[in-house]
Amino acid sequence: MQVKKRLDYQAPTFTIDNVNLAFDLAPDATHVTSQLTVSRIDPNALDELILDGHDLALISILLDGVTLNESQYDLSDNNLIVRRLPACFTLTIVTKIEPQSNTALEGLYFASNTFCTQCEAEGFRRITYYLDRPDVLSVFTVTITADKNAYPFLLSNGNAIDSGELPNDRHFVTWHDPFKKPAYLFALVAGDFDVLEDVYVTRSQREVSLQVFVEKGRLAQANHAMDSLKKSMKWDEQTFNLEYDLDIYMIVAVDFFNMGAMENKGLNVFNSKFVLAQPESATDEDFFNIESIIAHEYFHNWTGNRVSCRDWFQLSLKEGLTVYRDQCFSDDMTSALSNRIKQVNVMRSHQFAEDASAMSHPIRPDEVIEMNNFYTVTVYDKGAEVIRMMHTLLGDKGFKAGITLYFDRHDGQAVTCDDFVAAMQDANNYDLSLFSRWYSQSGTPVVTVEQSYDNEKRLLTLQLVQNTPTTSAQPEKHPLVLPIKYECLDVDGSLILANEDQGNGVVVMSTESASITFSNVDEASIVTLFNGFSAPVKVSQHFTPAQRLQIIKLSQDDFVKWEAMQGLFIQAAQHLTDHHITLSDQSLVNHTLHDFLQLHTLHAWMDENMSKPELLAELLSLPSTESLLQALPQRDILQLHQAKRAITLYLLHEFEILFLDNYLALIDSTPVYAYEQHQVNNRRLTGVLLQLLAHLPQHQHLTQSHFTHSNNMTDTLSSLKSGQLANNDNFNLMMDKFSQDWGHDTVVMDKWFSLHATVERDDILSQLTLLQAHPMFSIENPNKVRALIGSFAFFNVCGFHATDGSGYEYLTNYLMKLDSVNAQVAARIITPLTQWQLHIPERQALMVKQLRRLLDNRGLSKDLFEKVSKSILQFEE
Ligand code: B3K
Ligand code: ZN
Repeated sequence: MQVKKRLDYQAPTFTIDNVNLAFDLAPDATHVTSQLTVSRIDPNALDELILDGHDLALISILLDGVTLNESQYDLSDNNLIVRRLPACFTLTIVTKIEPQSNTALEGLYFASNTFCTQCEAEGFRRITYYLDRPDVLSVFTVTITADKNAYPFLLSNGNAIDSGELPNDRHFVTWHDPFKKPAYLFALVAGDFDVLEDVYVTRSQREVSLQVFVEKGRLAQANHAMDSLKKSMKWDEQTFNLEYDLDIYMIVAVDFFNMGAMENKGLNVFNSKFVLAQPESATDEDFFNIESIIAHEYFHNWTGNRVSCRDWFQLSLKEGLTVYRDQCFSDDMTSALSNRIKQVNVMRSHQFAEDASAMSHPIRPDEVIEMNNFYTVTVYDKGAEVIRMMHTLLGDKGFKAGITLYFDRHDGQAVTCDDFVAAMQDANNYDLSLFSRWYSQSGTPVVTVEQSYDNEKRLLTLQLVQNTPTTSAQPEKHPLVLPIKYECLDVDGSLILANEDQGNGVVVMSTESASITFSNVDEASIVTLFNGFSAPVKVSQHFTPAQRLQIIKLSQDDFVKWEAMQGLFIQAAQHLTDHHITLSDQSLVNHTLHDFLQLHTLHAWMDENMSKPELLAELLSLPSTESLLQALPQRDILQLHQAKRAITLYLLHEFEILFLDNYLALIDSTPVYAYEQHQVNNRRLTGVLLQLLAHLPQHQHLTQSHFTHSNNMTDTLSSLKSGQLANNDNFNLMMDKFSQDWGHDTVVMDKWFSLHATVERDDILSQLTLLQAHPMFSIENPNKVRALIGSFAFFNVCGFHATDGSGYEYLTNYLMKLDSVNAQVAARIITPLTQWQLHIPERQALMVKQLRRLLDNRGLSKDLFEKVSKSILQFEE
């Protein structure tokens, strides 16, 4: 299969100034007439135009109004080539497509009685022949014609400039988008909806009409999305001076969608899961996600749409930056502490795992077979960490000056990551040339820290060494620039500055080794480094449990307290697995951990801090099994999973009464639901305590009463997650009740599928098969597949990693079916199987055996081929 390389980039030789599209919509046969005004950029370049096209039936092609016959063009599976062209010309191409059979959900598809498009990255070529690349920017005018009764709303980008009735109950609307854009930002939606309307007045007093389109009957669930949009618009004006540019902003919620949402110019398309919300049906987490994804897509209007990517290797230019922007927005709207912890958990559980796998790539990849495989945690989340580091290095003012210069220079262009770094650098007169290695080097650096003390000079020295493990694509790795936020706590808790600190609380490391020193300090002072995860690295620094407890009590930074607690949990898991102490003798676990961790010494502190639910909820959440596996490699995942349970029981052994009292106090004062931070924090702690307590048989009844008294989806879900632990008749009754209450709501039922898929039970595989026959399940709906099969593969540790390999085999069988329906979704769900590197040899063999079965499969998609072949190759190395 064809590999595309970043360094092979060549500028286009033709440009398309105007595109006129006419769609005659019908589910089984849609005709697309595309009129392109083309000019040759370089008169000396070849006079042949190579257009991209995929799965299209070509009906006709006209050059300046004259029909071309078959000898005048070449047609292949992926291209239409026209030769001997003048310098400027008009090309009119008519194609026919079949939206209803398009289950890949790329290009134009028809599902749930709605026509919808998804063009990023390379979907536009499934609609018509085109220069489907992000550096060809054109003005689009689009006319949509369809049946009036079935599709009363006909939407596309920009402003509606004409509309009217046609014979045979058909109608049309013409849209014009004055902003030049690449084809991946084109969108079309046709269907019947309820519309929530509002107006936003911009800073410069322009009125923007806002519209949220949802499935009929769901208008009441659109308010939160609308509020989120208005908050985002205001925030971007206030924070980055960025104002919206068109007169209308539309958001459409659809049930069939490959990912979260898409930032098409003026017409965002959203997975309905990230629009629809009301307290009864959506959790606090859903409310949070909706607000942040609405913001993310809105922010793309500047970082992505006004300034776009030159080629797809530059994807992080828009995604890393926009994720960083939505993270800052969420910090201002919600809790900065839990947001940061969530982000760090994603990095540690998923991005580090990707970096350790054969899919390891720099945030600006060098080689791609299927672009859709590179919408990854690396490009998005590590990309955002790289932007965050620039913010740390340049300071808030400097960073914003850089953003302003970036737009001054590049508005209306398609540019590269280097252009972004150059703007940051030039605006600040700060040399970022070494820093930009973060764009080209893959892998997770490991920083080892050794501490020493000079008694006479009272000098504390930390010696740091960084090392990035090599990868097959990059046998040589170089040192990276690491901004280090730190805290040095004297014995009494006072803060001490490092000698290397220039006054901004940061020390910058840019060589393989470096030292950080503190003068005039006590030997017992404790230094924590990379606070707030100030660089995306793994840190190896030894602390005793007593030091960690000291940090929890004395640190002035809640994130640092959380890190210390996570460190204690990891140490506990290490201790238990090293000494082969298991759940089967819980009293031995309790004794051992009591002596080793001494968590009981935190009792008074914890009691006091129960009034800080936000911090306590984080502190009492154990690391995910995946991040334990990252921290403690070469161990069996099932053993670590069991160790987590043992540690939970030990926590209860020390704090049962405290947890119970506080749980009861919290539920005693439950207010009327509002999505409001104070309440969110309390509900979060309540849920965490409930899930801890449910580990003890004597408290399992709490689950049932929590469920019965719940008046919101957050509490309902907390009850069901706790109920999963017992997995008894009670749990089944609650699940039945849930499906009776919510059987009509496809978005809510995804939670039900996912809960079923993550129960630890011996017959989980036959359960999964049974659930696939459920009337609401469909292999063609990505949300359903993710909820059931995805949840199983990602989150059912015991089921998926069953020692006999049956979980791996089950997933593989499913992927074989799914690949021909929707390869993009299949390539996402395969992730846990391609991360065999994390596991013990026996498990690796079982996983690779299944990967081989997939590769032997004839007609494997590009998407799966790229991941599976790389993964097997690495195994054989
Ligand atoms: N830009 C889209 C993602 C497109 C994914 C294509 N496979 C959503 C986003 O990041 O905002
Ligand atoms: Zn994005």
